[in-house]
Amino acid sequence: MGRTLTASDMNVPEGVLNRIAEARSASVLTGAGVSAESGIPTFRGAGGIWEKYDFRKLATPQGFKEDPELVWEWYQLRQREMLKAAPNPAHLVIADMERHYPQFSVLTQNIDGMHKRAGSNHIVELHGSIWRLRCVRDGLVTQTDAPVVEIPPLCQCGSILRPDVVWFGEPLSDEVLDAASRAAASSEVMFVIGTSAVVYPAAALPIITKNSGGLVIEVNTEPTDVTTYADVSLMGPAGKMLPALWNLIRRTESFMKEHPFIPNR
Ligand code: BJW
Repeated sequence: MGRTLTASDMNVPEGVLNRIAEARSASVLTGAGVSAESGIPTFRGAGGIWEKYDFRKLATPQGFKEDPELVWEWYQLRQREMLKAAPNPAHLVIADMERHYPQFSVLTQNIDGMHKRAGSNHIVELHGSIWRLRCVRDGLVTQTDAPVVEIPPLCQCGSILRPDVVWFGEPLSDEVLDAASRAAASSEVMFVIGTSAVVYPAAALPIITKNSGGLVIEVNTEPTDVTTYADVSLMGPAGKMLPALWNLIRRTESFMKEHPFIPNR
């Protein structure tokens, strides 16, 4: 195990730490990178899903129409992998943050359900969930906690079910996008964790926070477009950087004043 990172290692100005600790409203935008240390692969970059699989065949409505069995085989495989994985320290810190901020939302692009398993409650699933199935005929949604057995799975009405996720070229639901945009606009701080920030409209959310006067704090193993306007960019794995940052925040005077009885600090 490496040594604990300090404020100067992380290069986070004291003033920024205090603003993060004093904020009343915060949100976290997560992408595939937050689940990478749980063993769930990311989409882009070396070893990413799109290196191995063709997104046109697997993550578009056209691909599903042409070959629903192929698409379901891929989702079944991913359901099995996700079920085997466990939340990592980054998911757990995000769940802990919710206990500190009176107004707090997790805006996740991930469909893996890991934030819920880690204990987060206020979650907006921007791109849907692999644990929901939707009838292609009447739109009826059913929840599941186990990988599909039949391929393709069928609705009681006899029509095919599809994963209740957002594929390329499909709109995010109005309700989801409204909730996410409102959270972004009212956040005094947004943490942007493990996303390449190339997929819109999700990638616009931290820009909304920034334009509304909020702080944007990025955690990623590589620079992204967010790096160009973030107030702080921490380059490293989320499972290490986020707990270290959260520890620093918890040690600020502002945080201690609000939570005087928290043990084990
Ligand atoms: C770590 C780490 C560690 C690693 N710690 N960090 C041109 C063509 C086609 C479409 C478009 C186009 N131009 C614009 C569009 C629109 C399109 C889009 O944005 N495309 C861009 C790619 C160009 N957007 C859409 O189509 C969206 N819909 C839409 O716009 O609708 C408009 C509309 C209105 C009205 C009518 C009709 C339409 C929908 C986008 C849906 C995206 N879907 C997917 C699949 C979801 C289901 C599934 O998972 O199966 O969502 S694609 C994939 O990308 C997935 C992700 O949620 C999303 C974002 O990826 P993410 O999470 O950022 O992952 P990566 O892999 O990209 O990045 C991981 C990051 O982690 C990296 O930065 C690493 O460095 C980092 N990392 N390890 C910290 N340990």
